[in-house]
Amino acid sequence: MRERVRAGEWKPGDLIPSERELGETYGISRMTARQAITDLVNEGLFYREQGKGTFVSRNKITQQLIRLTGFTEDIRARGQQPSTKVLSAQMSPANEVTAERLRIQTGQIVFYLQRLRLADGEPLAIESSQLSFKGCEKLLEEDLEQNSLYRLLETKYGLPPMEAEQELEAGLAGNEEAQLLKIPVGSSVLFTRRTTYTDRNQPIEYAKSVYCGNKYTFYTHMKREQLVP
Ligand code: 16G
Repeated sequence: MRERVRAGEWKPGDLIPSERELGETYGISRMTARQAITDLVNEGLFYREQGKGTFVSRNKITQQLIRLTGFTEDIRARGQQPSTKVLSAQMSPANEVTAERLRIQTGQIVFYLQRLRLADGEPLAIESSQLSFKGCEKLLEEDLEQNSLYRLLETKYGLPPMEAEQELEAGLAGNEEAQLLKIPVGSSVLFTRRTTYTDRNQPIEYAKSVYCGNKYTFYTHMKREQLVP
C-alpha cells in the first residue's frame, strides 16, 4: 500500500479499498488487512473518517521516530518529490552547545549547512546542520541541492548515520522563518534538535530545524516493558 502511494497510484484524498477488497487483492485475511491499515493510519499515511472509510493523507508528512531517516527518504516515502535550497554552506567555529553535542572543543571549525527543504515545491522545513569529522570541509564541494546529505555521508564518506537523539519543541514562526516557509508570522512551528551518530557512536551532525507545525506528524510507537505490579 505504501508503494502504491509512493508511485502515485493512490493520491492524497483518495479512498482506499475496503479491508475485504484488500484481503482479496493481497491474499490475506481481513484482520491482517485491518492491522496494516491501522499501522499506516498511525504513521500518518492514511486517515480514517467515521462512516466514510480510510483515505490517503493530504498534507502531513510523517517523520518516524523509530527508524532513523533523512528528509529525502521521508518525503519519497510519502510519494512526493523532495527538493532543497541551500541557504548557507560554510566552515564556521562551533559554539559551546554545538561543541558539547559533537564532543569537540568550542571554536573548532565545523561545516555549517543551512537548507530550505521542500516537498513538491512547497517549503516544509529550515534545517541548520553542523557537521564535524575528519575531512568535513570536503562537503563544501558537494552539490547539496541535488544530493541527500545522509546518502553522501553513507556512500562517499563512509559515515553512515546510524543513530540519533532528537528533541521536539513547539514554537511560533518569527519573521525570517515565516518568510522562508511562506507562512504567516506567529504560525505554529516545531523546533527540533538532532544529534546524529555513526556506527561507531561518533557524533557527526548536530542539526537544528524548524518545521511547519501544521504539515508534520512525528510518530512513535511505544511498548510497556512490564506491567506495574
Ligand atoms: C533530517 C534531519 C537532518 C538531516 C536530514 C538529512 C531532523 C530534525 N533533521 O531532516 O538532521 O540533515 O534529515 O536529509 O529530522 P537528507 O539526507 O535529505 O539531506
